[in-house]
Amino acid sequence: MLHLVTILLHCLPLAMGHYDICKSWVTTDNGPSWEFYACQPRAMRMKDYALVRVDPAGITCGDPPERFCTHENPYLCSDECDASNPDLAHPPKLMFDTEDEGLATYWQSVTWSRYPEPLLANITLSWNKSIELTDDIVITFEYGRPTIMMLEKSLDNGRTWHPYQYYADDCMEAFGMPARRVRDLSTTSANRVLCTEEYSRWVGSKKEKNVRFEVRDRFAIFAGPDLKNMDNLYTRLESAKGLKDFFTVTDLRMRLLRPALGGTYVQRENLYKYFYAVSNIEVIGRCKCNLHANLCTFKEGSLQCECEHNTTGQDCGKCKKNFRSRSWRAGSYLPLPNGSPNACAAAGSAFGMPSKSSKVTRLKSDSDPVTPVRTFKDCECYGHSNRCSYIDFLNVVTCVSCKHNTRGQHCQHCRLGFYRNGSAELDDENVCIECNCNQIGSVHDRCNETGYCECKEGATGPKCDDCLPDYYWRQGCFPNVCDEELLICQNGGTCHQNQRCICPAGYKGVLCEQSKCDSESQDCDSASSTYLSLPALLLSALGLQLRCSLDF
Ligand SMILES: *[C@@H]1O[C@H](CO)[C@@H](O)[C@H](O)[C@H]1NC(C)=O
Ligand SMILES: *[C@@H]1O[C@H](CO)[C@@H](O)[C@H](O)[C@H]1NC(C)=O
Ligand SMILES: *[C@@H]1O[C@H](CO)[C@@H](O)[C@H](O)[C@H]1NC(C)=O
Ligand SMILES: *[C@@H]1O[C@H](CO)[C@@H](O)[C@H](O)[C@H]1NC(C)=O
Ligand SMILES: *[C@@H]1O[C@H](CO)[C@@H](O)[C@H](O)[C@H]1NC(C)=O
Ligand SMILES: [Ca+2]
Repeated sequence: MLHLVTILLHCLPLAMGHYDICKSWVTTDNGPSWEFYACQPRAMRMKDYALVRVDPAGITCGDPPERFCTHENPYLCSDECDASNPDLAHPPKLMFDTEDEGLATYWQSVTWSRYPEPLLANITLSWNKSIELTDDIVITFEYGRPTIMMLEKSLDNGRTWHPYQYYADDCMEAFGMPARRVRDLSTTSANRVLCTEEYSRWVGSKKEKNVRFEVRDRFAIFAGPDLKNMDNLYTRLESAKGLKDFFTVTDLRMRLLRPALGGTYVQRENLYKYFYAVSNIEVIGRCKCNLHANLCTFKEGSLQCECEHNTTGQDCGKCKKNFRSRSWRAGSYLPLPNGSPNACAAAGSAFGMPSKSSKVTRLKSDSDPVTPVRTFKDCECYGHSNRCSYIDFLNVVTCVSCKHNTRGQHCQHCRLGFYRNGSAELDDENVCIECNCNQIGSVHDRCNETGYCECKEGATGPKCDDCLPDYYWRQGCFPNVCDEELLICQNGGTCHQNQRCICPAGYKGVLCEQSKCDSESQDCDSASSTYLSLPALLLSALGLQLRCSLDF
């Protein structure tokens, strides 16, 4: 049986593919030596290694013993849950056992006898280890799926929790979210948290028992419907920010918020048919070992990567002592198909980081003159690239495709529009910070080394999103039209947001300096008599108290 399971898992497309060996003994011109590759453990049934907790206390049925009914047969309440009788008990461990064909064993909650107080239960799985999901999470409910539930995840052993997916028969009513399907997500939204109605509607308790968290459908966005193009997925996992983390968890929590209702409203006269019953929680994934291990073992109650590449730690997340001549890096799926091991190197060792001159010499001596640019994997790019090119006519080796908004021969500079994070090392992912210059207030989107943008006239502030004192903001900074000091509105006019004078009846002009009734026109109310006197404006702008010559 166990063998069968193992074989089945090996046949899953997601367990397939490369990255299954960390090193091999190869013979080169310089004699035999190890060659290293990015590697990862194979996918496993993670439910076998989880610690489970069901909350709140007293939510499991049977203490005291209780009768319950089913939606199919609501008035024949012959079933009983009794925690003290092994044949009638429904403890949490029955969500993780191996079931004989046809005979479901399940954890069961108390019934909703305290309606209308909500019937709430949390089922928390903890691994004390980061796990990368490789297949759908499938939760199997007997006697109907919850009408409202939520899946949460933690990435830090339960210290903080984040929503992973919402489930409801009416997403808008339950969570104020529109219903969406994972199948409709696109490459840019593949890690969106959504609410689905697919697994919560009543279809009969026997017909469809599963609630899914669709990992495959999300992978399929990149790898195609049958997950045939895994290379594309691996490429995306390396390049799309946050995508890898989206599929990584240390803990999962199912928050059961309202049980199955049998397709109708809650019938208060028979509350014994409302409860939760979970027969299985399937979580398929692999240990996260940062591509530095192909084995993960269960030791002293926890999963642990068997680290290679002279790394160490539960996730191979750091370099072994005396192997810290360059900073730790995760292995990379790229370049395809073998990836980069990004191994830790001993101090003084040239492994994995050949000195530039030797690389250049070797490349020059055996390079084909027709192809001046050759790429190779191991080069010094502060962890922002795995690839370098040798540029023949300049006789330099330079990093290509620098990530994390870096650029330069060693990815040591920030791209235009970014500046250096003073508190980050050169190999930090956060080393370059976006300038974020205000598009309207700035001359361009570049900034200086301390993040200051170059401002247009009148604008100020590090990002040019403020105005100098004599300017006002309106899609950019404009000189004040009026103010309280020099550009005072005349004839009792009031200055509105430094943009214009609001003139009393009978006056007009930028500073209300003109009477509408000029002596030559009898028509004081004429709307057509808008006329600006330039000298008047200039005088007023000089702050001179101006009396209109046409004033009575
Ligand atoms: C379930 O867990 C959430 C936090 O994820 C907590 O707020 C809530 O009170 C828990 N519910 C129960 C019934 O323990
Ligand atoms: C979690 O795993 C770490 C590393 O293997 C171990 O030291 C620690 O004791 C474990 N904690 C628990 C609660 O099992
Ligand atoms: C790790 O260190 C050993 C020496 O202790 C060395 O032989 C081996 O090649 C190193 N492995 C890697 C991947 O650097
Ligand atoms: C600068 O780098 C530090 C260290 O990695 C990081 O914690 C911080 O968030 C970075 N600052 C910005 C603005 O990104
Ligand atoms: C960046 O510009 C600001 C404002 O002009 C200035 O105060 C700062 O000294 C400049 N920083 C550098 C490193 O030039
Ligand atoms: Ca079971």
